[in-house]
Amino acid sequence: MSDKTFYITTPIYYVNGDPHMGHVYCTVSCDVLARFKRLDGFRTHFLTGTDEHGLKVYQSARDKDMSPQEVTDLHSQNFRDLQPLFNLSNDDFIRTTEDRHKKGAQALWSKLEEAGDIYLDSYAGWYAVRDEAYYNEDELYDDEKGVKRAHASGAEVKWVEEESYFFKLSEWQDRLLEFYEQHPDFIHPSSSKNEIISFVKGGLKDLSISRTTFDWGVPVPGNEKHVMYVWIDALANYMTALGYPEKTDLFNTFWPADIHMVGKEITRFHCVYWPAFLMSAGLSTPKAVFGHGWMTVEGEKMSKSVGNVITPQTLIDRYGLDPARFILLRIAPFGNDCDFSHETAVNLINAELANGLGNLAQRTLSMIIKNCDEQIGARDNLTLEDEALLSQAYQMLEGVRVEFDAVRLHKGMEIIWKVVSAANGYIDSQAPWALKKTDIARMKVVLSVLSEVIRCLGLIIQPIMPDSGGKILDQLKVPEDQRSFEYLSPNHALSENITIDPPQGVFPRLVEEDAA
Ligand code: ME8
Repeated sequence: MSDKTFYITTPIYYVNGDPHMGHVYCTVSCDVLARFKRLDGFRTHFLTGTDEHGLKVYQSARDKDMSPQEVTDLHSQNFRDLQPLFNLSNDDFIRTTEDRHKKGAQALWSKLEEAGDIYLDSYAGWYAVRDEAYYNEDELYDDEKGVKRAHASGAEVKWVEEESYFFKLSEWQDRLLEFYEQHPDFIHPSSSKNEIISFVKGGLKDLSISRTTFDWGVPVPGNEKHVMYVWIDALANYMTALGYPEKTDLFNTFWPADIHMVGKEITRFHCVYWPAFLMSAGLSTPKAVFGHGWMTVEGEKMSKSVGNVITPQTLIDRYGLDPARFILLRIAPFGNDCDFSHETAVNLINAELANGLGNLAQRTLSMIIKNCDEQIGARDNLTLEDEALLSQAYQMLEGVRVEFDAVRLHKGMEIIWKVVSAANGYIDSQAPWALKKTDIARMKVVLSVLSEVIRCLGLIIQPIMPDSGGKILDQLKVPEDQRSFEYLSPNHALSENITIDPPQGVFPRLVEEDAA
């Protein structure tokens, strides 16, 4: 068993509504990274789940005339159903209403209390249910109707006054600043990092961490009149899913997490509150938090509360599973905001999948079927062009690894599609269809070089498009146990004289009206 480990998490999603493309965007990006690491020899744990307590979920149940438990059961299942729909490889799915979670969240609370970081007082201030967040007066504005809203999100805030436990966040300012200094890779991207550091430098107020006006939450240990503030409950999921407070094998192996992938609107919770809670409890802090941008539709953030959602099923119906996974990551530089356009999606899928990789595999393999007795030929007397293309294919892994480690998924994909373009350029310049008439031996070498490059491409696209990568490797008769990245090297090149299967189109072209 490998001693290299990798633990990646998505945010746990609120169950006040059904999943949409924004949630899938985040979860698929984590799935790609998790699959990449598994194929790259890491023992990997990938966690997702649902955030089921708090006022927002409670109110949404009330609005639907359902009990909170009914509403959470229903919507949590809809998030869980994304696993088969998007071919997600998560190892676990946590619900914060599970006993294993509640027990762990309470244990974390007790640790903070033992550390002397919790006290009882009363809270008077502004609260946005949509964000489940407290805001200071200077973070608010009045809209045209005089409704008070938070600048950060536009969510409406209401005045709240109640008895509450507080976490002594104000005492953590210097230690947090020191922590960011000592862990320069903790916050990504750098724009979020600057924002977080200046927020902390601006001074921290103690944080209200319990509520008494509703009971849909984890009871505070020792004072069940209070339920925990939904964020302290929710953040604990990253550890409770590993068995915390028990120091299970899973916990010892995977904590601290390598990456918490989150939307940029919740980096503050993950980069300020979470490390403060963990340091207070004497636990290690995650290695990195990556705050990705928002998918917008016609310029507005897609959200259940705003009501402009594209459903996950629509994406699959329009594009098919693997092209849908591909387009989520390809449509914009990963991490940036992006406005999803159906027309751009169709054009990219046709250019890079159907005409790019699909056509490369189809052209090469059908020529082998027709002209080489279905057999991969020898790769001898290689020319400089042959060598250059092969070495670009073998070197691709190192480049993609660097980019994926830095969560620059789009850059990693660029490296892969450079090889696709180079291979399509090579096929055009070598013109094996012309060699068929003049130099059959050379034609066989060209097609064999191309097949080997296609094998490398089939291997490396597996994290992004697992089924399509698998189909390409099936056609080349690559055994199932030779599909990890250690095989992406000349030492494991396709054997000569293997007989391949007739190619089947891996990426169908989307017809013009799909772009309408
Ligand atoms: O914030 N574009 O849950 P949530 C891109 N429960 N990503 C989007 C998106 C969009 N339009 N909309 C949502 C919560 N997301 C808390 C998290 S974690 C301990 C608790 C993604 O249901 C994005 O990753 O509001 C965002 O951070 C996440 O869904 C939040 O989902």
